Amino acid sequence: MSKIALVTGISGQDGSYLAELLLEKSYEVHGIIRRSSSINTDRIDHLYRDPHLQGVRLFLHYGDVSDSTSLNRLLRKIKPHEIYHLAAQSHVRVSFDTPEYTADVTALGTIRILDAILETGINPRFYQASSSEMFGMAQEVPQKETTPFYPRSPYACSKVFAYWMTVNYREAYGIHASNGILFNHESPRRGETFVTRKITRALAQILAKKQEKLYLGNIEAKRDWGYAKDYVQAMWLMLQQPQADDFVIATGETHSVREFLETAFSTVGLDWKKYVEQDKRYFRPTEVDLLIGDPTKAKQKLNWKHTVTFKELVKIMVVEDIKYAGLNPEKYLKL
Ligand code: NDP
Ligand code: GDR
Repeated sequence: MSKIALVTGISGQDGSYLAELLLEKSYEVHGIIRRSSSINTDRIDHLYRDPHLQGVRLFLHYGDVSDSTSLNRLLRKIKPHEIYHLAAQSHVRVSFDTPEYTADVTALGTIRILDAILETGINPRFYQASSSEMFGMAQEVPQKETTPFYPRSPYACSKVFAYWMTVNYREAYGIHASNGILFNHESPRRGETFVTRKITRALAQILAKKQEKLYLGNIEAKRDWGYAKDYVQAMWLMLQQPQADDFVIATGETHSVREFLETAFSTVGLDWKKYVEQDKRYFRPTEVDLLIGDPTKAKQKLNWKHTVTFKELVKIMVVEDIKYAGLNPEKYLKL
């Protein structure tokens, strides 16, 4: 019998890559999507087939992590062996505008699922999408599993809460619940308002002569950026371990937003300084200046390592955005 997985946040960047991975591994995959006035399943449409056809392995259900009734009902019905909890209000800047909503979805959403696990009496393995943002004003460089947290946004505070609830339910009730402390990971499917995708998308629009300027906030911030496809592998590996545990997943390299800009624009031979302007709307009341992860534990215990370098990642994103803009990348690439 094949394994059954439930993925919250399946329509997001990570959910879509994880669904692909699980389907490749012959899982039956169930995803929770929320009702929206416009269709928001673009990232998984290529995986979805008519549920009346034979051999369909991906099932989508309406639900919401702010609604316990839907979570309890779905857990009881699906009886998953593994739950990957990825759903969140995941935008750090937006969390300052919607702190209560962010806490409801990103912090309490985790309790609602953990408690539904207890309530329904099923015994799945559980993955919590924890974040390097929890390190915030970093107390140690590089950051590892034992580095103290110092969150700097409502989003990060919510993730710290969810992290500890996951540890608590593991210790209190023996649930196989693991935290993946993932550092930033990007791809052509990254949401358009996160800085990497905002840059590569704007670059393609500039080439297509549909945009003249790119407005950004703090370009001195440094992040440890990896490729999302590599990172969903780590999520799956965590749930295959005999013991639940917490793992930092990172490349071990850090680069500033400025370096991302330089690298992206130079792949098509443009000087970013001619196009980029600062806009104070994109600054945060409290910033996270430097993140760099130490993935030693993941390497030793999960045999996990990133496979895509910073330069390769930037190029993958630039090429795909040029294609989305309806242009031929071959005509523009210089590197
Ligand atoms: P995205 O923002 O791309 O996806 C978030 C997903 O959560 C979407 O499917 C979204 O649905 C869903 N969602 C949001 N609110 C609710 C809700 N109330 N009920 C049900 N579903 C909801 O995030 P990523 O894929 O990038 O990240 C996945 C997870 O990992 C998130 O928890 C994020 O905080 C965390 N994380 C991400 C990192 C990164 O660098 N990408 C690093 C570390 C942690 P919809 O499509 O309808 O908006
Ligand atoms: P982050 O990602 O906050 O690290 O959270 P984001 O891409 O939003 O910001 C990275 C850095 O770039 C600076 N920045 C800008 N950011 C955005 N979004 N837009 C801009 O115009 C801009 N200009 C400069 C930011 O100030 C910041 O320093 C992401 C999310 O995926 C979280 O869910 C996840 O937990 C963390 O990564 C790890």
